[in-house]
Amino acid sequence: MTITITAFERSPDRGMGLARDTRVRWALEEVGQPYEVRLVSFAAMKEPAHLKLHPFGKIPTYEEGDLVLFETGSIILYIAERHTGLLPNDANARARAITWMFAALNTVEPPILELANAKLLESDKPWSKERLPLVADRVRGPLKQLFARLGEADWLDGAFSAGDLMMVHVLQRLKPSGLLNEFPSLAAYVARGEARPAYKRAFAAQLAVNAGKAPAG
Ligand code: GTB
Repeated sequence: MTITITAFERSPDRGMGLARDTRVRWALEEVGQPYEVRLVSFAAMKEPAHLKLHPFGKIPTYEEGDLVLFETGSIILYIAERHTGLLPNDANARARAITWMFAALNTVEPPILELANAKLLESDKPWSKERLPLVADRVRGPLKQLFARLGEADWLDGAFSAGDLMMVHVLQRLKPSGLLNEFPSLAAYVARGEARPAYKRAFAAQLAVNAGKAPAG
C-alpha cells in the first residue's frame, strides 16, 4: 500500500531539515519503504480537509490505506514496529529504544522548542534579553544529563534505533543556537546521525522541495 506523508509546501527553514517531516522521511528511508509526499501550505493546513487528517492543523501526517496518523512519535513507532531496522528484536532492548523516543519528545524537545520560540516570537519584548539565558539554561540541564549518559558510545543503547533517530532530529534544532557545541560528544552524535545514508536521502528529498523557494511567511 502506498505511504503518503504531508510536508510544508515551503518550509520556514528553507530546507535545513528541521521541519518534522524530515524525521518521518528518515525513518522510512532507514527501513527502505518508498513514500509519496503531499505538500501543503500554511493556509491549507487549517482547512477542513487537512484537519480531518491532523486535528491540530500541522504537518506531518501519515496515510497508508485506511490508516491516518499524526504526531511524529506515533508515526515513527508505527513504522519501526512494522519494518526491520529501527528497533531491536530483544524485547527489553526494544522497550528501552522506545523509551529513548519518549525521552527525546517529552524531556529533551520541550525546552528546545521553548528556546526557539523565545528567539523567534519574543525577541521584540522588553523582557526578552533577561529571559533568554534562563530559557537556554533549561535546555542545558537535559543536555548535560544526555551527554553524561551517552559518554563515549556511538548510540544511546547499543545499535542505532528509532530512539537515536528521534533524539538526533530533536537536537538538530539547537544547531543555529550554538548550544550543541558546548557538548562536543553530542555534536558528534548528531553528526553521526547525519552521516547515515538514510538521513542523507531524507535530507536531500526535503531540500529538493524547498531549494530556491522563499520561506513561508
Ligand atoms: N508534536 C507534533 C509532531 O511531533 O508531529 C508537532 C508537529 C508540528 O509542530 N509541526 C509543525 C507545523 O505543522 C512543523 S514542524 N507547524 C505549522 C503550524 O503550527 O501552523 C515545526 C517546525 C517548523 C519550522 C521549523 N524551522 O523553520 O526551522 C522547524 C520546525
